[in-house]
Amino acid sequence: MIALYSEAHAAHAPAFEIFRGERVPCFETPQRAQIIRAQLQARGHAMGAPHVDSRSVLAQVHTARYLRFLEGAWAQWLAIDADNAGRQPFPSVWPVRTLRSDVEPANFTARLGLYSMDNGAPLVEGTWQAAKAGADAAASAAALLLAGERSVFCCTRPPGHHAGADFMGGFCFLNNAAVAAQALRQGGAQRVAVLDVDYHHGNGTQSIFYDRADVLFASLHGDPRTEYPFYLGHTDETGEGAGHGFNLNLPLPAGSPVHDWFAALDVALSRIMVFRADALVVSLGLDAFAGDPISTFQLEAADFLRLGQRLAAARLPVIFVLEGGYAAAELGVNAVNVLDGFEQACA
Ligand code: SP5
Ligand code: ZN
Repeated sequence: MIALYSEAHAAHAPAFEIFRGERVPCFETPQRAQIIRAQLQARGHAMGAPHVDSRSVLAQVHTARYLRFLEGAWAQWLAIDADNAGRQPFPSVWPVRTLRSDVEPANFTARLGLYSMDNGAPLVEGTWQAAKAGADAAASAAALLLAGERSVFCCTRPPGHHAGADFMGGFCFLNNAAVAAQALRQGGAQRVAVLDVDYHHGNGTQSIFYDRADVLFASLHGDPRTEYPFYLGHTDETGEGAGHGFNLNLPLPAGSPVHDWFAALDVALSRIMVFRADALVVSLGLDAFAGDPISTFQLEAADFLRLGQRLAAARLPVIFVLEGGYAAAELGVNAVNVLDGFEQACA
């Protein structure tokens, strides 16, 4: 399978994140993509570079003011104080209910809060460059699929599925899966399904397509009553307006056994078949792995091979987009198992 990879991801390497009020090493590291790339090469997958500028598709997925902020954020952070070069900005104030989000404050931290769902997306000098390269990979993957490729893997980070039209969060800045789906639509696919198998609900992707019938969003994830992102991902979120019936959430209790996870996968794939999707975008988080340090599902390496096999049964062209997964040492085997399972079952 063609895997798209750009070294630009490594420019996003935050020194720390905040956990329980203290600085802790980031879970979402450059090493993640490097380990997956090494495994792709070891198993003979072809590596390519992103070749499409995603900017026009990004403008359809994200708001203009959010893109403007994200691209200029580091320069504005430095403009406040030259010593900020050695500091990471974090939001400390958010426009929750009753507060206005339509007026963009002049204060940098206030704007960072406006464009953030949490303090869990550490921003550094190279964040825009890395995130933009990820979006370019997603747009490139769509171009390859539209030209007849059966499947493409975007080996990209930072991840994207928590990022909404105008906010970052949960390690995510630009919604790569949404870019892939929108680029497929733009290029002529009539119906696109996004299947999100990351441990965490893809709140950003859901919200971007919530009122649309042309992009079906289906997600398996830890029940948001106990798991991040907490405020979205329940079963009664079925879409709105024209999008009613085109959003499917399959939350599972924390600690759920593998059998239940695959039963939910079958439900999602059945819905995707009824939808008659022309193409499938898989938000491929690997944090459903039993060894994941921040998640509670029980999948083992062999289960990721099975996942790839099950996905192949849909007989659709597929773009795999890397999302979460924090057991770095096992990430390569688990990710490439999905791709190999898929290709073995296609053959
Ligand atoms: C893309 C993705 O997977 N984002 C995940 C963001 C999760 N952020 C919140 C993490 C909270 C972790 N709590 C860990 C408790 C472990 N003892
Ligand atoms: Zn996740």
